[in-house]
Amino acid sequence: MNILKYFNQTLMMPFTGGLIVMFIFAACSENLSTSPDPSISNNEVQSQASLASQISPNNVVELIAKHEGDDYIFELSADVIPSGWTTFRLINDSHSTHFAYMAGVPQAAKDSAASDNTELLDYWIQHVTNPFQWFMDGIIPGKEPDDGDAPTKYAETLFPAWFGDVSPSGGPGFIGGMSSTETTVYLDEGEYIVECYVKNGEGDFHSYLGMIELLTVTGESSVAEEPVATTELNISTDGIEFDRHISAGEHIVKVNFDDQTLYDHLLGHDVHLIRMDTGTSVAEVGKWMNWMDPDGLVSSSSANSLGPATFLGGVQTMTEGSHGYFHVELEPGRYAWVSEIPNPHSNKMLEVFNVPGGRALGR
Ligand SMILES: [Cu+2]
Repeated sequence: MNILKYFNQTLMMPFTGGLIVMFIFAACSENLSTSPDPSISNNEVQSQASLASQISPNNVVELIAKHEGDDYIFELSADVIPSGWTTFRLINDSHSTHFAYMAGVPQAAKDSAASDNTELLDYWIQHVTNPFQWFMDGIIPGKEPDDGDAPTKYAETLFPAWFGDVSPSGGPGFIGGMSSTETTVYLDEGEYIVECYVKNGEGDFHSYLGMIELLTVTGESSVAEEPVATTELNISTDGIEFDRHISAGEHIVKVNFDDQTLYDHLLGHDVHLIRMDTGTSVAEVGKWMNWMDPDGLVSSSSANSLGPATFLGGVQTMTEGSHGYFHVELEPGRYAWVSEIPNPHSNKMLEVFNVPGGRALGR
């Protein structure tokens, strides 16, 4: 089921002054990851004919997350890539937690941007990022919205009708400060928004502060092969199912999205791995996973609030029936799989497990 359409059709939220807001969110897609390979080139415009030869055989895109003053940014090693299995290596060059969610842009959005004579990324920011920030500003006690004209602009709908057709396409999960992670997904030809909507200490989404880019996937096919998993994890509305006897060592985790739905925070489920360091509280983690909570999804080095846990990556929301791959090296210790949904522990989506000492077979 297209959960965006479901959301579009079913969820209407009353707002102040009789404002009726249609709130939609995208939630799924195809993700997979492969082995490390640094060579996807640069941001230069490349002709479609020569693209494949300039990108590494494993079709790896590096995303560097960093802060520059008050701005949060992504630097992409390539912004035009061939279609197929694509590994995103998210390098967090900051002390805050970040992720990189891929949202497939529907044709209607491209058409509207063109008729507005507006660049697609700018059009998205105007019609999705800014309304979300305005909505968030209204939730945070005492916060003055940046955009005071928003209630007039959003008088009929908060988001455009095409938002229900956005295709959630996975991407790297939450990764803690000064660390990196890899996730592989299958991307079809199209335009994709790459964004992080973790919040800073003032409740501003990182995407609103600049951590949002456009990725073009061409019709040319990559030669990258689908990764070979060492273990599998299934996520559905019944919870997260996985091998509790996973061994230490390098792993490629195949994450299967058996179904998908919209939760109270208007998003679907995804999967992230956290290290249960001493003092990590399951209750605090659970509360943090809801972006609608004023303190949820806040990670800010300046506010001395980096979040309740050390995140190691994962697979962002994907559509029912799709799958992605998450690469991780597990050291012996205590971990948890968690989904970015409200109250994940009560939905069997905050599952603690232990990795015993020793190495994975064959390693
Ligand atoms: Cu971020």
